[in-house]
Amino acid sequence: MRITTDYYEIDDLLSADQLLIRQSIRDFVSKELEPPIEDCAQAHTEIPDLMKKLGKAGALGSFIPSAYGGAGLDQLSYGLIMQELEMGDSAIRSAASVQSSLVMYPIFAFGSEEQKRKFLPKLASGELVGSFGLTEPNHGSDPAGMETRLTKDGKGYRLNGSKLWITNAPTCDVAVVWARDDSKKVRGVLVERGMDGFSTPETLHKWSLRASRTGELVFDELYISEENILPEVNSMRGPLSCLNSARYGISWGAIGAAIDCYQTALSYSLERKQFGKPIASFQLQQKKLAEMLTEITKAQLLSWRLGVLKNEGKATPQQISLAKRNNVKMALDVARESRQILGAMGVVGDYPIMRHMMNLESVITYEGTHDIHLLITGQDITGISGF
Ligand code: TGC
Ligand code: FAD
Repeated sequence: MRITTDYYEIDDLLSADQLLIRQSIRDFVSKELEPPIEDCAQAHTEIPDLMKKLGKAGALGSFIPSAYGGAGLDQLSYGLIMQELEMGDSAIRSAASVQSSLVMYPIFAFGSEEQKRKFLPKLASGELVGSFGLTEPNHGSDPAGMETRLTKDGKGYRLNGSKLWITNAPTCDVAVVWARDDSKKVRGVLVERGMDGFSTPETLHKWSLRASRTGELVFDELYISEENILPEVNSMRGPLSCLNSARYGISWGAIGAAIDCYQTALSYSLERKQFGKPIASFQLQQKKLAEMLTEITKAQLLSWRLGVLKNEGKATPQQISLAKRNNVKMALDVARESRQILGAMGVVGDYPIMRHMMNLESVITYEGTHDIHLLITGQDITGISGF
């Protein structure tokens, strides 16, 4: 029996520090987050104080310099953190992805010194919860068509419009919102809870990511002063570069979900007997398990190499798209096969598989759908846009 998922000894490619970080997040997830996760998902509610717990464990903004409250770690460490969090649940990884890559990263990359000092340390500790508003009711895959407007008003601006499907919208203290200004440039706006004309209705009845709260960001003549505008960004490159960071993390996170499903299915298949034999002894079940481990191993190598390229500042958005697309589909396929191995037991919450499977239906849609990432690769290969 081989329960390990390090089939190609990829751990040998990681530093002692990276292995230590992975172990500490693994311990944290298994002690503090796995026990409540199933009940939270069933009840469609998040783990209480999740962001503060993630902050305390060092899982937020790991690549942000320590001067701003981050840990100043490298990209492989960030990926490993995402893998361990998503082994617990995609909702946990989502919370950390949004906070780190979609809120802290743009403030760090495009914010003023005052904005960095005001928001980053509290986001790193989880004292503040952040959200990222790009998607709109009429613009999902084509965010460049955004209708949210930032119009000049005296010394400041008025923000009007809405964002939909926003992770942590109902609980966020600060939202990084993307809008077009009077000259049609894309601007990043820091919207804070309590501002007049800002509301965040929740989107209920999700069958996926049930331990994550999703909602709208609605702006009605919301007054924005200059100090809440990110000064260093004025095009779609801004929001899309945040997505690069989050999509890279998701490529690792998906491996975590797949490993949890695979290990559950392997253990179950060794224990469960039918026709007088463990179901693991049947060739059809061995085929499923062997193919799962093959695909997990390929995904691990992809993310590891991407992490190295990212550390060297060489990873392209197109390489990131390929890994996000491949690894999320891989994880969804592993979850579906694992669920079959458990038979009827696969559909109940005693095992994590169905929860991962349902979560991954969101993961394959957000941060660019499976098809959009294929078109990004297609465009890169042919030089022709298929959008
Ligand atoms: P296009 O004309 O190709 O490009 C516009 C400008 O942006 C540049 N660019 C990028 N820059 C950095 N990183 C990237 N990935 C970039 N992709 C493009 C490009 O070079 C160009 O720059 P410039 O200076 O020449 O103007 O843009 P397009 O409008 O045709 O759209 C391209 C497309 C379709 C690939 C893009 O819009 C896209 O990726 N669509 C998918 C939308 C998406 O992923 N939304 C995610 C929302 S956030 C979310 O889902 C969070 S889930 C959180 C969780 O819970 O984990
Ligand atoms: P659409 O763009 O309407 O696409 C519908 C279908 O058409 C898809 O299959 C798509 O692949 C296909 N399609 C679209 N265009 C083309 C084309 N040119 N060629 C071929 N096929 C095409 N967004 C945020 O901004 N912030 C968040 O925090 C956030 N969190 C989310 C959390 C959850 C749980 C979910 C489900 C979504 C979240 N999103 C968030 C939104 C997410 O990014 C969008 O759902 C995603 O980008 C797709 O947009 P859409 O749902 O409008 O689908």
